[in-house]
Amino acid sequence: MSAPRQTAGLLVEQRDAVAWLRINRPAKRNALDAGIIRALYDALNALPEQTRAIVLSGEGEHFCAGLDLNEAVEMHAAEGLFHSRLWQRAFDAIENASAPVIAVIQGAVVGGGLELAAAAHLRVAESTAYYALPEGLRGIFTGGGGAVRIPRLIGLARMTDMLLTGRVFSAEEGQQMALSNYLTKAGEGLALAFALAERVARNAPLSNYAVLQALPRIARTEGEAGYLLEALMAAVAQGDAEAKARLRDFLAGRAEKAGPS
Ligand code: 1HE
Repeated sequence: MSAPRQTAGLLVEQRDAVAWLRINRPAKRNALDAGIIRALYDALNALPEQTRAIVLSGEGEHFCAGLDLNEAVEMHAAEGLFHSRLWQRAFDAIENASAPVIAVIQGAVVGGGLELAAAAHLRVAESTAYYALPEGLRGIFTGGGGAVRIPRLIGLARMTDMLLTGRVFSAEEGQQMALSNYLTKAGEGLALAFALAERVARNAPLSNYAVLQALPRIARTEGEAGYLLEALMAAVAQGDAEAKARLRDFLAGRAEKAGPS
């Protein structure tokens, strides 16, 4: 356990194998300024070796109201380009983190807030969550990789609708369309996320590596190459000493079973 450290509106705390990143700007609905984006990137690149899972959350009633609109008011085109690339690097650091990232989302999950949630590997939504892409209303566009990630989650047609009409989806609708993996009552998201983090942290690190690094690439591979990539990843994972020990444990009746508990 470590005491929380705060940099530019981001709290970072280590709880044994689980790192907890908290956006801490509730008075501004956790709107993301460049300082928070840089702090996120830095935190993800400085996680202690023992980290096996990461919980990402936002303090207060709202997960995140997206881009701090104060920053967009004065930016010219070239600044906008570099600003978007900065966001993309930070959110790529989430997608490519050394351990699975579990986001807890409540209240507003809008604009860049939805882009941020979409970069996580699992999303736990509380019943208060709602989803919107108000970029059209504001005269701007996504800039944190959302145009790539959100269609993969909900399909291009739904994202087009959200951007064009400002449509707001409820927590239940989000759950049905796979914006969230889990839906909980208000106030129960963090407890579930930490329970999932502990579960995920018990997997063999190489299996989690395969899920995070190989699976998304295999799933996007056209043609036959995906099968070969899968076989290569499978061979590397099963050849590891950790896999051998776990397989022997199961065969000796010492391992957890796969059925409902
Ligand atoms: C903000 C922001 C923000 C709140 N930038 N300051 N995002 C948006 O277009 C969403 C804008 N926000 C909202 O629509 C609402 O704030 C909420 C629906 C999220 C919440 O409403 P509410 O009534 O709880 O809060 P509020 O009174 O609107 O806001 C509280 C304060 O937070 C207020 O400041 P105050 O000084 O008057 O107290 C707001 O101005 C401030 N605030 N949201 C700056 N986003 C890389 S590209 C990404 C593109 C995008 O993200 S576009 C979507 C931007």
